[in-house]
Amino acid sequence: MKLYYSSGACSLAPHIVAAEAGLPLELDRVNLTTKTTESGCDFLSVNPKGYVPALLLDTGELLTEGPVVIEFLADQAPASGLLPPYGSLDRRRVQEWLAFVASELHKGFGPLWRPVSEDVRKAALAQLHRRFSFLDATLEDRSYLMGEGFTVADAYAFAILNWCRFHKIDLSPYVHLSAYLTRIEHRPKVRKAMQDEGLLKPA
Ligand SMILES: N[C@@H](CCC(=O)N[C@@H](CS)C(=O)NCC(=O)O)C(=O)O
Repeated sequence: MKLYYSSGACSLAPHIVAAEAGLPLELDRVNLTTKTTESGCDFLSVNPKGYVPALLLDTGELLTEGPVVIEFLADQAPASGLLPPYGSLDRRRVQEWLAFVASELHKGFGPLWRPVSEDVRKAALAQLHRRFSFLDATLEDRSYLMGEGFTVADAYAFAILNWCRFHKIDLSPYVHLSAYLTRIEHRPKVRKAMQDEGLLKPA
């Protein structure tokens, strides 16, 4: 399988999931401005949507949309515990988290990446802070979103919340959320994925 990714983008989530699941993954870095890849291909001819992540399967088919891609990857390694069994309520709970991360966090950061008015930026930040407060309260009694086990929802949340560094958003008042992010960053497979993307210096 080949993952089309951009360093530090939401595609870090499937990268982490593949690493945690022990799945071999070829990487091809996408320049999102020129829509070309490191291997020299026209990314729009690979994925007409023009965005990452995109996963090229061994069958030659392409799978897109981050939450679907990470569920697909985790389902290749059921023993990894990254996803509860299909059909269970816990599976729905993970999907509930994935939908929350996608719509409330991932897209919540959208205005911060674009040139927008100060009012729009402030409103986006205020909304994000409400979501951070909710996460902080949730994480008071558990290590990860689903409890004590790391799941795909944590990989996705981590990839997105990592953007707080780029935007200089101080998460230190959210003590449980900050501890959660540190906990995830210390996972060896997460560090390896971040190093592969140039986000952390190699050990
Ligand atoms: N709906 C897509 C959104 C993916 C997305 O927002 N990707 C960003 C990086 S985090 C991107 O590639 N943006 C470049 C573009 O849209 O041209 C998903 O969930 O996978």
